[in-house]
Amino acid sequence: MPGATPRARYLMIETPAERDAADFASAVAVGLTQAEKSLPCRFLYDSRGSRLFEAICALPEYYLTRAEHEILAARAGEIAVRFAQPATLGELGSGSARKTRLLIEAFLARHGALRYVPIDISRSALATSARGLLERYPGLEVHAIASEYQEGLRLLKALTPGPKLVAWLGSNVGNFDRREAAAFLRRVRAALAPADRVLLGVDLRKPRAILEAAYDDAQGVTARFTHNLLVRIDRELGGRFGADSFAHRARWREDEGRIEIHLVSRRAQRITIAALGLEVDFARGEAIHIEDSFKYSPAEIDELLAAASLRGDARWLDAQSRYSLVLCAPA
Ligand code: AVJ
Repeated sequence: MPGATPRARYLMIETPAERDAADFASAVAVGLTQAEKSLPCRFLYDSRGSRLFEAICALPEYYLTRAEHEILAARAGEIAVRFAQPATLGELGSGSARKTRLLIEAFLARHGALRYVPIDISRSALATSARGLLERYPGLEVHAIASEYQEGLRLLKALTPGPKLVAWLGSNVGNFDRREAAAFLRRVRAALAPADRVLLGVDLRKPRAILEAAYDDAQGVTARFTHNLLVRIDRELGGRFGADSFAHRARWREDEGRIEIHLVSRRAQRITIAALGLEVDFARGEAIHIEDSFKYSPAEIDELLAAASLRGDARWLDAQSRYSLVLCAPA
């Protein structure tokens, strides 16, 4: 009910997938005993990691957040106008939801009311951002879903009778390889009615120097963000990585169209991880793969949409053509 107290306009739906601790331990055990060592990037985002990511978004080198904000600021109004009746705004991986305010304000200006359904695995991030939004916008209802994307989409579809816009912003699509991205967008597509839309933020291919600086900034914030995985292993699993056994490395792979982030062993060393009963040997220069960030050309965006049975309704760029925002309809 618009205008009711913030508490009355808030609902949190949690799914049982909150077995994070055990998950982390087994992922580390698996990832560090493979021939090519790796750690899944989803574990970067504990509370310290989420704070560091917020700091990344404000870095001069990390243009993505500002470019997306610029496009949203210019286009949120025309996006909202395309919805004839009060709509639901779903958001995948909402995080702190700062950029979403532009969309929320545009929908509220258009219809006076909006239900916002953020889907995120971090219950605490959801609760914090919901509190701020509910106090600020009396016409807003928040139904937060604390779950993995898949389950969240299922709930969003089941719980939303009217038209909806599903936002997947921040170039979060870049953490998937191209096939996984298409497969995931097909799942999103399956949650859409004909009048529903998807709003996708995608970072574009660009010269190496710009990309590598964006993922290896002068202040070393991104290096701290990546290292946070080792900090977590030390703290939560009795690891002995310590502060400077590994170096952060971000490389643009033009052929693959992706930034690859690794932690590289500074010397030959054996690292103990007590809680796993594990001793891991590293050669000097041996890398742990942490994260990929895929970039798209306009043609690759077309291919992605086609593979997901989506049709681009509108595409916008920032003034420097670094980043693209795409509004898609089910094809
Ligand atoms: C959150 C996946 C969009 O790939 O740009 C930023 C993560 N990693 N700096 C990105 C990230 C290092 C980010 N995404």
